[in-house]
Amino acid sequence: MATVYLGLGSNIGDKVDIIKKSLEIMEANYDVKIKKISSFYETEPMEYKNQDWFVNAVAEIETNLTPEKLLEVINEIEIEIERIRTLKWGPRSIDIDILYYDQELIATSELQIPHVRLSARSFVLIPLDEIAKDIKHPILNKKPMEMYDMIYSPSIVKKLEFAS
Ligand code: PH2
Ligand code: MG
Ligand code: MG
Repeated sequence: MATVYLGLGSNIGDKVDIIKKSLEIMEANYDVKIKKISSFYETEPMEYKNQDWFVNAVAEIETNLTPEKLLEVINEIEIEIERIRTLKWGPRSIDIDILYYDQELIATSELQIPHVRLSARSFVLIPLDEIAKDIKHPILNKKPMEMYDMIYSPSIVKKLEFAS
């Protein structure tokens, strides 16, 4: 059984709901047990700035799926959410990233674990600190807050107090 941290983000439609729904679909249909979910955070868009603010969260799961199989499951859920969207929910989207898979290191063209931009992203590190504050990055050997403290100009991350 592997302990895996997932980063979840949505910036279209009912953002909190879509993140919750994607985790429900994952647990109901696949060999995935959700152990912890962070608070939900409103976050300033990073990298491509000209888009709506995101809601981001981090989840801890346990699974027997291999990293490659877990990536397939995530791709299926992202497609399923889009399918539901076009049926009834109006515009919405979801992005699910594998942050850590135990302490494994994976670098193929499809899959990089740990997630390559994790250490620069306050929208990942703040929720990760909430549920995994002592887990160290397997390459940088740093806890979430130790990485956060190294960000020169962290983007804005605001906890949504009403939505957990
Ligand atoms: N995801 C991106 C790019 N930028 N910014 C925020 N705040 N949250 C995200 O999840 C995010 C982003 C690419 O996946
Ligand atoms: Mg992403
Ligand atoms: Mg992604």
